[in-house]
Amino acid sequence: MMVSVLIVGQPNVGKTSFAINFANYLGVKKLKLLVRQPAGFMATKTYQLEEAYEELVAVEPHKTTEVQSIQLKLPIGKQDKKIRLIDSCGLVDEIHSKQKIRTAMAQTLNQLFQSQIILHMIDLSQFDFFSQLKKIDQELYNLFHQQPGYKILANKLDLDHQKNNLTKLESLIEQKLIIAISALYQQGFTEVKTFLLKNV
Ligand SMILES: Nc1nc2c(ncn2[C@@H]2O[C@H](COP(=O)(O)OP(=O)(O)O)[C@@H](O)[C@H]2O)c(=O)[nH]1
Ligand SMILES: [Mg+2]
Repeated sequence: MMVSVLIVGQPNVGKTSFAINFANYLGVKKLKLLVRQPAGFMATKTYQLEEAYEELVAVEPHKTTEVQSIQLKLPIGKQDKKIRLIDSCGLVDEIHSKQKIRTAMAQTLNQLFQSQIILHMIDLSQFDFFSQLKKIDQELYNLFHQQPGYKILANKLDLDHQKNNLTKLESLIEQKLIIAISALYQQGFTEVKTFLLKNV
């Protein structure tokens, strides 16, 4: 059976950037994405990496309104293990006003309970040193932190120059659950790969 790896988190934390750049890191040249069409059915679309980046990474939140998945191969010894990396719609605290986004969020929640591995992404640059976790992040953490396949990816490490926010985050949640990464500069990807290899 193919293992499902779900990337989840608030909008704009870097989920899609991670999915594309992690695929690149694993040597994927073309991305075949399974995209849910507005009518509800799934269709495969093939992208070159740069093309995928342009089309799918957003400056404004909620560009990714459909759950999309990428098939990846993790090298295990001489064999490859296939995984399905699922990029999800961002989850927010409030009930969103747009029906399309509410539907996408419901899809994400559904996926959460069907995925063996959950990569919960938090943006270190949005994380306020003095504050607690956002409600939705706290809830995800409470629900899943005792599962072996759960990790927090603390993203945009490149913007946390003094590492202040990372230090604060590590004081709030178990340090061993955190991998600090930069989805943009592929920092921390080796650790993510090691974690996946242990859990597939
Ligand atoms: N500096 C920095 N920016 C990032 C990083 N990852 C993503 N971004 C930027 O954050 C914005 C949102 O990224 P996107 O992948 O669309 O986020 P998503 O909504 O969670 O899928 C884009 O402008 C990205 O270029 C990172 O590691 N470092
Ligand atoms: Mg996205």
